[in-house]
Amino acid sequence: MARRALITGITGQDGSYLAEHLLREGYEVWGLARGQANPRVSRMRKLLADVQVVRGDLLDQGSLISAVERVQPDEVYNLGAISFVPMSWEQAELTAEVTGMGVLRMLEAIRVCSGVSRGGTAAGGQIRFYQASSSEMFGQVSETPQNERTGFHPRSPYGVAKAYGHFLTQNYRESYGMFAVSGILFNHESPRRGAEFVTRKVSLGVARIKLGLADELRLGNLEARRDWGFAGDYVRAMHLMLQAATPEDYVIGTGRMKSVRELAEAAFAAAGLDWERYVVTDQALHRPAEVDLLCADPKKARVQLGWEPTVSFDELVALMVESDLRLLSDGGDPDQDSSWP
Ligand code: NAP
Ligand code: G4F
Repeated sequence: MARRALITGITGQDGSYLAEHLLREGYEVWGLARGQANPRVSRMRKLLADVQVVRGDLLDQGSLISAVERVQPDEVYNLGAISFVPMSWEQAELTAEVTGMGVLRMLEAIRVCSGVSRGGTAAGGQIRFYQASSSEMFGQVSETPQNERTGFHPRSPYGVAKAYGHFLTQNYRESYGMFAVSGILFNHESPRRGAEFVTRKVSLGVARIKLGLADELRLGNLEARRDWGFAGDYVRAMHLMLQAATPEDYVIGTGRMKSVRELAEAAFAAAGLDWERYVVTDQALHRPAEVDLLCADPKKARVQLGWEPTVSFDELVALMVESDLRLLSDGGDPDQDSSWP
């Protein structure tokens, strides 16, 4: 019988790549989707016709229990979150509820449905759980590069909520013997990235300028540095973590960092343009507290999981710019479900 996976965050970037990967691996894939008329669900159904949908919301404990009871998954991937860092200052409580408390609700749904009791021995249950932790937890970094032992100093309500989910996942592993792990993933991008994140904002901006649809691109902090990889590579790591012999947390990234300035330079160059003629910096796009740099040490994942990234920074930028040039030339509307800059 095919193994069954339940993915929260199925309408997001990672949900789509992970579902494709698991379908290729022969899984029966279920996606948890919220809302009675969520337009991103119909878009997802077009892209991923073989994914079955179960309704549920990370804010609603009962719906998660029902979803786990109905799907009877072997593996649960918790990717659902408020994931845009600036939004977490504006809606800090909602971020805590979805990105933080949502992890507790999902773990409790698994614990209850697996019959793992609070008082008994740490028997664990059969369902394996993946939590989408984030390099944002490192925040103001204490060392570079960051590995699984680096301390956390989150700089946003989002980073704080992720740290709660991360520690709770460890706690359920230690308290109940559950196979519950966190992937501490560094920034990963693709043509399916939300238009509010800087890589996609830049690739769309370049495409608009190249096609004569815009004449400038407004950005915030050009000096921030990130370790950017390709989302398709990172979902393979999520799956590998749940196939390991023992439940452990892993850092996933490329080990190389670039600045937002270098990102803009590379993206405009990919379209034959000079970034300095078009990029305008805007103080309003700076954050109340910035994460200046993030750079992964992914050695543990390489040695223990055999995981390696396959797409370089320059290849990633080029593929995103090419994709957005095609999308806009064909009259596509990347903003239809995004209101962020
Ligand atoms: P994304 O594209 O923003 O997707 C977020 C998903 O969360 C969407 O499917 C959204 O569904 C869902 N969601 C929001 N609120 C929900 C709720 N109340 N109940 C259930 N689902 C809800 O994010 P992503 O880039 O794919 O990232 C996936 C996960 O990895 C996130 O947890 C993110 O924080 C984490 N992460 C991402 C990166 C990265 O660089 N991409 C790095 C580290 C960690 P709707 O369609 O219903 O809004
Ligand atoms: O693309 P970003 O919005 O991603 P950020 O904040 O690093 O968060 C992403 O990666 C995390 C993993 O480290 C995930 F956990 C999280 O869910 C999300 O996927 O911003 C990247 C950098 C920041 O330093 C920001 O200040 O780009 C800088 N930036 C400069 N101008 C901008 C802009 N960011 C955005 N979104 N828009 C700008 O105009």
